[in-house]
Amino acid sequence: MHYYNPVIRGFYPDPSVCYADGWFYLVCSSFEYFPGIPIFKSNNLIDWELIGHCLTKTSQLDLNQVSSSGGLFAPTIRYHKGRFYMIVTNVSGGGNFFVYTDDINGEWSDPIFVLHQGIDPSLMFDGDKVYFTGTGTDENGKSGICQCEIDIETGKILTPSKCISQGSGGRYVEGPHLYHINDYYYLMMSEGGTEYGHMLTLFRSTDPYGPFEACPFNPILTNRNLGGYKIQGAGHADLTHDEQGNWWLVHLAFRQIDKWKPFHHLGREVFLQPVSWTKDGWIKTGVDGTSRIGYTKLDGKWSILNEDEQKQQIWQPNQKEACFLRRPDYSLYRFENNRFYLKGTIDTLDGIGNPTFLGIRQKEFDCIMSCSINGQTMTIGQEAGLSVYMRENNHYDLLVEKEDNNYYIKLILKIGEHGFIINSINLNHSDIKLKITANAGIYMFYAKGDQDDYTYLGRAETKYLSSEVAEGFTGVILAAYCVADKEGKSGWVEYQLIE
Ligand code: 6LW
Repeated sequence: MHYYNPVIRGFYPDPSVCYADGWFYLVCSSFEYFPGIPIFKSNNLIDWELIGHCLTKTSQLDLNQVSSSGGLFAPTIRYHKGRFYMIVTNVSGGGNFFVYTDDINGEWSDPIFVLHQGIDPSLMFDGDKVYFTGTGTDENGKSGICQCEIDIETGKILTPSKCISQGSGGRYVEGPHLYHINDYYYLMMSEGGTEYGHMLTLFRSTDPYGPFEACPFNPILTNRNLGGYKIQGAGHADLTHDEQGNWWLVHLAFRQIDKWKPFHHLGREVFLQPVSWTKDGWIKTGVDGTSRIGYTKLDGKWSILNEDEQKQQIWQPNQKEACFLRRPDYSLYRFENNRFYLKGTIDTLDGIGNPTFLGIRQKEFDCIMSCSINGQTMTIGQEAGLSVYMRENNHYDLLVEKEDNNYYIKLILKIGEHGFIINSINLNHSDIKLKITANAGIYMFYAKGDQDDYTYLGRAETKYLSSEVAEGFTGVILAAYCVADKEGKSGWVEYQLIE
């Protein structure tokens, strides 16, 4: 048996997993993107299919005017007595809340709020009690993991919240999960921050409120000492086991763009680690507590595969994977086989409004993004194009602008407070083909009208869209977008996917 990480590729951070009736279900953070909280399904923990989202209605989630990397942080999914629960924080308003469903393929409930400070909430069902565990502060204001019991019907807090652990001394104690396994309550959390110093630590107690003893070999997972290794920032995990009694961890980490280039732009992704139990009842994970790109099992023991899988992504936006910014107006989008139609509003990609934006995650360093745009129905002054989008201050746009009856193709790079028009050509033709190619370090931009070959417009480094440069918790989205003219007038623009 062998497999490669990440098992879910592209910006899908803070994974949480549960098991129900032969299937594993996994959820991730979604921040300012709508619909909120993607749900994946798998029967082997390696091959995952996106099956939907928990929060699909504005009544459940209104992200209007939410800042980039605001919105939804770090969900937990749990299954109890035939019902799925997903608890999460809206850091931009509302705080901690959960939703539930009895049908994983159907709609989820309206939010039930838990008036508890902090982020990264988790639930544990234990006998007739439901524990809420999340971040908070102790009576002196020092950060830690706090816990109380709640009423799962109403979200009401039933017991005083108690600070149960402050971790092993690392900064940013977060992402806790409590598990009741045999005689112990295990508390797993992350420390060190979701960057290069990230780590996973483990504690246990015979009482859910502690005192907790620390695992003697904490941190149980970290790549902080693997300088130059392609996977960095390993932490924020959830534990599960399969029907054969094998235990596994899903966790987040990121792929840096090159050995000595500590930048990542694909966001934090989902990794899978084999877990084994020591005779003293602690867990060992990964290979010597590190997260690796590939694993193979030989004679019952996991060892490292050094070679990565070479994968290329062909950009194919579709309704299932589509992510929209904040509070999308679905009446501005129409899908038809390998075509879709977008109508712009005055909101541009440079603000925190609701631009017409149809994106999917960039999942591979190597990718090709191309489409043809029919400019005939565009109004004068309207803009339509493709964007490699990290956030409002960091995105690369290859666009068509209609002026009189001319079509100008522009490459514009928005990098922090700076905007650069790299190139502008007049194609004088309404059927325009746009193409962006990428490798780990560079995006290249091309366009053509009725001529045979593409015209090269320029290139841009991936690192200016990385979390290290652009800031924030998200990753690159490859999007088609459309902006109305200055008066807000916009025609429907046809985008057709091409080879
Ligand atoms: C999340 C925290 C974290 O709330 O990053 O890596 C934060 N861990 O647990 C945002 O994703």
